[in-house]
Amino acid sequence: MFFGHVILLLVWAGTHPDPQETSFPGHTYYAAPESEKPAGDGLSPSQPFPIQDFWKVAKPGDTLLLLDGRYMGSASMIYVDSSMAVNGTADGPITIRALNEGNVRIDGEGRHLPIRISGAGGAPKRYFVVEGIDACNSGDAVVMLSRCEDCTVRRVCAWNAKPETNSHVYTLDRTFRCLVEDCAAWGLGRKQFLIYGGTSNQDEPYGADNILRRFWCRWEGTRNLRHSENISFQYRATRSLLENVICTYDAWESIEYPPTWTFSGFYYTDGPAEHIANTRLLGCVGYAPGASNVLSSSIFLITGLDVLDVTLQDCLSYVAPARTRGLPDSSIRGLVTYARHYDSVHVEHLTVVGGAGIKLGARLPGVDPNGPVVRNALIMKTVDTTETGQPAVVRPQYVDTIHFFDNVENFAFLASPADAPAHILSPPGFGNGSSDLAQMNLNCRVGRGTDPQLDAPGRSLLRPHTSPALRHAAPDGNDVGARLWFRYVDGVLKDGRTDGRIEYLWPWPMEARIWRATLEYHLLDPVNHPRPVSVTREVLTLDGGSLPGDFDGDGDVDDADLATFNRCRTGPNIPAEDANGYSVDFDEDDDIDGDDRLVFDRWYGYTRPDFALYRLLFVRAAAPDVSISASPTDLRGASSGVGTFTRLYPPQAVVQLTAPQEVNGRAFGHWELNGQALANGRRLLSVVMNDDQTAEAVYLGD
Ligand SMILES: [Ca+2]
Ligand SMILES: [Ca+2]
Ligand SMILES: [Ca+2]
Ligand SMILES: [Ca+2]
Repeated sequence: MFFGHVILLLVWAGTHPDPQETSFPGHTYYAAPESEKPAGDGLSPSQPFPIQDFWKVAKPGDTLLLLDGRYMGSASMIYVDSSMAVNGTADGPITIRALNEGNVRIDGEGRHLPIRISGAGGAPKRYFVVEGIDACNSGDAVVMLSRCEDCTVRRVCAWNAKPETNSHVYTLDRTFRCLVEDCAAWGLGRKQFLIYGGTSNQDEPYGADNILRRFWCRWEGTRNLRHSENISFQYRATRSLLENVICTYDAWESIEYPPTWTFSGFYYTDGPAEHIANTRLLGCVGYAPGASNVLSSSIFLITGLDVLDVTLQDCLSYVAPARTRGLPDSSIRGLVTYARHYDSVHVEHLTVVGGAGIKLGARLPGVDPNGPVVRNALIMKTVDTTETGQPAVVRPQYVDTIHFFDNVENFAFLASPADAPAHILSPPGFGNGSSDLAQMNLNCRVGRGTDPQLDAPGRSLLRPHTSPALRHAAPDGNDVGARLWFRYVDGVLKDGRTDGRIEYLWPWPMEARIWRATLEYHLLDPVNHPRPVSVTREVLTLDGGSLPGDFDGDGDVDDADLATFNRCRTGPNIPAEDANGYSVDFDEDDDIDGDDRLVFDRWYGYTRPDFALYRLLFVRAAAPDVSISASPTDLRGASSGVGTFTRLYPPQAVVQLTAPQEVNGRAFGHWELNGQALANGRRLLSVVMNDDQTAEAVYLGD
């Protein structure tokens, strides 16, 4: 048995994608974990060798397929360094791939570095491809490309860098034209992803033209006492391209080190040496959850006075309200910029929800011409400013077109009308339509209000312009807010308008792999490891948003939603009588027709990965030593548990939970099911597993 979880084996068998049917120009080799004592020639699945033997024979065009299992020990790491002559070529890369995606794990056991390809100055490693592997628990970084050119890491899940050192889950160090695509990262480490070009010797090569694409990550803490980031791009790493990169954090692990440092989602700074950095963030999302123990500075942070040529386009910052533990909401800003060369900083189609809004540092006098930095922004639901003393937008004069909605304060007192954004699109009462300074200050500063068109069922923060209030609202007929429904590929939004091609970003491409790996990670330590993640559901439902097609917002896409769809479809184009009509236009071409139905059908019945196979029961008790009996046994053969534990049951199973009458002199109070207190006070709770469920036993005095 592979990971010791029967259910996961059952689930994984038959659900992994077939290995790609590619004709390899070179040889194909096979490797197996050290624990199986592989001693073959590697030329067939029945004669595998250890991974390290591959480097002695590998030639351009060769492929190493890793058989299922957990790879541990130094001979089982993917380790290539400059002492090895091996390199791929443009026509014949060297590929290391899981035979069955998701069934290969390289575990550094806190001592080894699972995936490392590193060249030397003047002798970079070239044309390696690593695909379909999980890697974890490093004594350093988990995935490191150092002095590499034209290397690719694809469909790799990685977690837990060494928390005591300045180590990151993914590190790209002085790399050129490398691609990290459809990957994920979580757990400990100072950063989840770093692109780094070196700082010290100006004659050394730096890094350029690297791409990070469709990447989800969750930072969970570090014991390295410095500021931390999810995604960091800095120090002469030039022309970096980030497309559809999503980050969040769950920093319970940092409880040992309360807020002595700051944390950012996306952090961009250049080094002291050069002014040639050039970075684009396209379709990126940072979201801060409802509870944390970390002092957060901002979701997007662009700093270092010499940063040049930065573009943020179609990016979303979301900060959950009521962070119940840790620090106030107002400590997180959606965007902070400090730049000397503001004329080369471009922020377009930004959505900021919650937190403390955006702060644009002052221009240095005489450096750049005046001109907008931020265009077509949507800023909503930002919080009370009493702690920061700053409103939703600091320096609104750097903003061209903006829609404010439901902020405590939109912007500070204006000295002159020229300090206001050029266009405010919010409805009356939000400060638009006035050039009178007194009126502007009266209306624009005060932000509270509602705009029901922005809060209708069926909406999503990822598709703000499907709200009638925002669709083509800007003076140039453009939309306001981030467009996150389609993929970006090589700098092009694949919404059909640029090159006629439509590529949807959702469901998230690594959804099932991330779900299974984060589920197993959670089950290892249900107290300290966050719950498994359905990236699609988690991100699409931010701020009460709905899954596509869930027009009534009840959490599913079913026949009731289909009826809504059909009602809209039979009207002339987008029916005026249906407030949700715009969200029915799934391909966003301004009509509702059969093409939209095809997209709706893709979402019909969507839930989360493996929902048909099992449901999760999360059990918690207020005290760590409360022993709770659970019956029957779950799919992994587990039943009762102590404190916090998680069980997997078949759909619709009926589970009986019994809490003890008294613990440490405290009497049982009641059960809470999914956050709702049950009034009957019975110690026996019967739970129907029609969905994932959370049950908590509450004792008097809690
Ligand atoms: Ca529904
Ligand atoms: Ca329904
Ligand atoms: Ca159409
Ligand atoms: Ca359409």
